[in-house]
Amino acid sequence: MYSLEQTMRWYGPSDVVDLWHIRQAGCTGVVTALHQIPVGAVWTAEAINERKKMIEAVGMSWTVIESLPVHEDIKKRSGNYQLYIDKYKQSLENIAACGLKVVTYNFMPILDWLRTNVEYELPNKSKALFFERAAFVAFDLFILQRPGAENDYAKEEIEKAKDKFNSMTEADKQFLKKNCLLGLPGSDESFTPEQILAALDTYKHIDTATLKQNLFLFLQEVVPVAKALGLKMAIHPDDPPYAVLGLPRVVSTENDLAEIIACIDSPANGLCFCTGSLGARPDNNIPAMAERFGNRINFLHLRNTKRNANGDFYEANHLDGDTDMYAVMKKVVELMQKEKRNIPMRPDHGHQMLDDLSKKTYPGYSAIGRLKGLAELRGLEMGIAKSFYYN
Ligand code: DNO
Repeated sequence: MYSLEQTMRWYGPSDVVDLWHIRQAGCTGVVTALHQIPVGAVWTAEAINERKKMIEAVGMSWTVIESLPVHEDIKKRSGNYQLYIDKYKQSLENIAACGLKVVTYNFMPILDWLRTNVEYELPNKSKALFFERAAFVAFDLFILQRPGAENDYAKEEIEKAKDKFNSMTEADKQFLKKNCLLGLPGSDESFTPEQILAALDTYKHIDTATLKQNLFLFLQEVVPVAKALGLKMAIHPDDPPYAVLGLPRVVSTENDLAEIIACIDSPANGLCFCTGSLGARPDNNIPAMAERFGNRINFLHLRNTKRNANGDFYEANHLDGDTDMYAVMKKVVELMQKEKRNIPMRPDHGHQMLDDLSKKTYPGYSAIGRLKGLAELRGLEMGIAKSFYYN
């Protein structure tokens, strides 16, 4: 019987959710990265092994790297991109030499995921991550004041954003600004508006086709190396899965995933199938995509979102929301039996609740909400596996 390898993300020794908490949640593995190493620098075998030993000392394994980040020069194919590709390959060699197997990365320009409110209060007073379209447009137009932003939105949307902005207090505006400018995962630093505007300027001439081409050129160099080393790459989708701040996005739709997979036909060229990120788009049918791309799912993020007609979405309970998690899980259980492999999975994000409400954790990564999500998903998996595969 093949089953999901249950893991949780750990942000490293400074994470208030420690390794014992993760083990107590029932995980056998950990997903982490060497966040202290600047983007683009080589991960040495020494640094990787040091982290690996910490995890093994608690009786778990380092199941997946999330992420080995891709330098902006590679995404833009400018500046020192070739040097950074060579360094990336070197890191992959060191990762393989340390016995690790799965490497997650993304190809989102400048920003990783983006929300307008990371403390959105639900009716039961727990907190969730929220993306409110009108607030985001207001941030873009009136706080960031991105040149040309008004050309990216319909008149109606601009009106809604104006109304939203005018209804906000000064404190609300500061809060929105702070949320939209949060730095990369695993970092306590935020971007400044000036930094974002300067970075956006460097993408002025990069459209979707160019970014996609740059991703494919990167994959053509990196995937053969990963394959020879016995590593599996797992690209994470864009979050949210559409253009933001005028930046191109190339990992958002079913067609994007199909093109990425077709670009190099190798199990080393795979997906981090994130049901939460992909599920924020109504035209992504998640169970159908899990079926279509199953043999390339090298890592699973299970999470759910609830959308509305305005283009807003919040992160719902793992089994609620717009994605039919039962249907997804059923596909995954079938896939694992068919391909005779266990797939690593983590409950992505979780509500801030109970004792965690008074703790400072990375947004989405408090312990108890993720533990709740994991427990529900684990039960769902077992129920499906028992009813379809055991007698
Ligand atoms: C958010 C995460 C992403 C993900 C990266 C992968 O919580 O799922 O930040 O780690 O995009 O490179």
